[in-house]
Amino acid sequence: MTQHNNRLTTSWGAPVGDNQNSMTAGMRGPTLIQDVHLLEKLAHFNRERVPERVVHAKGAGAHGYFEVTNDLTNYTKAAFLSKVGKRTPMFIRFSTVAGENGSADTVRDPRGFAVKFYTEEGNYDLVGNNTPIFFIRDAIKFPDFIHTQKRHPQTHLKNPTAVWDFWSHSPESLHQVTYLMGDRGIPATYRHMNGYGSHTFKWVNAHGEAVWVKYHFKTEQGVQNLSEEIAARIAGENPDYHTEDLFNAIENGEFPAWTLYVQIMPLEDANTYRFDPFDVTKTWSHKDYPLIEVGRMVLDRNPENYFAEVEQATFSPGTLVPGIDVSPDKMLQGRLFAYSDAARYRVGANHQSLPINRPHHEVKNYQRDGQMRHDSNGGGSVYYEPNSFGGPTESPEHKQAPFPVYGMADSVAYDHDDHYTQAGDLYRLMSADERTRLVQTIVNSMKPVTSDEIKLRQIRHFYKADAEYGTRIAQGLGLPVPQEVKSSE
Ligand code: HDE
Repeated sequence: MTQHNNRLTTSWGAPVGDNQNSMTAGMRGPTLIQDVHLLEKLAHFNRERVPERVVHAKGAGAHGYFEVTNDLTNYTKAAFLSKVGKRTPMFIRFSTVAGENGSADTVRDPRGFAVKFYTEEGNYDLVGNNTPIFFIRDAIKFPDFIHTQKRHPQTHLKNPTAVWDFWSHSPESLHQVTYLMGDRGIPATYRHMNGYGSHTFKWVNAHGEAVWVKYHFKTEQGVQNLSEEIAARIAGENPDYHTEDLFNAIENGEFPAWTLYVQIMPLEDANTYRFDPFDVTKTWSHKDYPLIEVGRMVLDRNPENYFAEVEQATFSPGTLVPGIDVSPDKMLQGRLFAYSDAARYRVGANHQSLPINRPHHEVKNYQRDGQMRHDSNGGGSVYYEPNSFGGPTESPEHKQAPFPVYGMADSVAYDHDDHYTQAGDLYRLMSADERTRLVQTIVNSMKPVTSDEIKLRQIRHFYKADAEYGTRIAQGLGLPVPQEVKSSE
């Protein structure tokens, strides 16, 4: 018998006799059902795809580390932030939002910026975007919003009428729409954009004292963007441009890096700040709350296997560690449900035990069984609590920091209605050239909208943010600025 040390096997480990010719009855067939290797191979192939993420389907990932550069233990007891110089392994997945898994990278769209820190006290996911704000501020609006970003149920085409109809009825979107339609709406690569936690989070220190925080990852590569024209050309020539760029940069040893900063707001300021600091359509003034450096994230290793590490990666804003809690931001609260639910549907009930998702230290709890339980499932160890058999016990010092709540249970809007100041400020911050590009991009995007009523409703919003902004868009669309907005000045 010849020695064979690189043997092809079936999925049950038996040697495969022939992987090129299926077994037939005679030279011409038919094919025999007893070729079980063929049956298994075809059946497994049919199941190669898991459902793609309903949003953020197209993405690219990389491994790296986070290194603390500033002592912020006054503000948080998070173990991975406990010491200057401390390094924590991490994984990041960048993505576009609206397109399908095979869609072009260089579209105008926010980019996902989902970071998983494998800390010694459990995984911490910071599931942000490359924009500091969002289109809506209540989770209940998210499925409708995303419907407008996706395809029309009849034509299966993208539908600008739905997009602008929704936005014009949801003026809280104006700030993010201005951001998205501006130069930063198409990053040059994943390496040349910032990342933001967007929501307000809570940090708690070892004494149980809390502050509110917002996260900012600033790219060390510099912010660079693509023009409409170049982006459109690349989308045709190389739809995977950003995916390729990230992989090649890391392969060539050009490790991209970001510096992480936080803004810190004392807890009580939230009651008196000039707007609701939990409203994700607003940024906090950097004058009021300056950026404080935390550390540096470096990406230095490509995934070995895209499916295992990028497609099966699951993130949730609820994946938190001691020292980091959530805020009452209604979007964040909704996301605390949505992500793990999506992960269980897409990857399975035991998604957290896959190599890319599991913590780097032992997980001990009383959860058992479920589809695709592929570890030892706790063996024979005690499987309920309380117990008399030395099972794992809780750490009372890591209970969530208590906080007061008050008020009537009700479905209510945020209690302030200024959708316009920050959107206008962003417009006024832009250079003359960028404003011209912004107006052109919006006009091009709104032209196909089939209803003048929608266009006029949206023009009113632009005008309220800045009279020049609204007037130029109206002109570009060949429509008047509605009289009543002008006279309400
Ligand atoms: Fe997401 N979002 N989202 N989102 N999101 C998902 O999670 C959702 C929001 C973001 O690389 C989904 O596993 C709701 C804000 C990123 O795997 C889903 C709401 C921000 C990623 C989901 C939001 C994000 C997602 C799709 C409103 C930036 C990709 C499948 C309350 C701060 C993560 C999945 C990755 C993915 C829901 C709003 C960022 C459906 C309900 C705001 C980076 O669960």
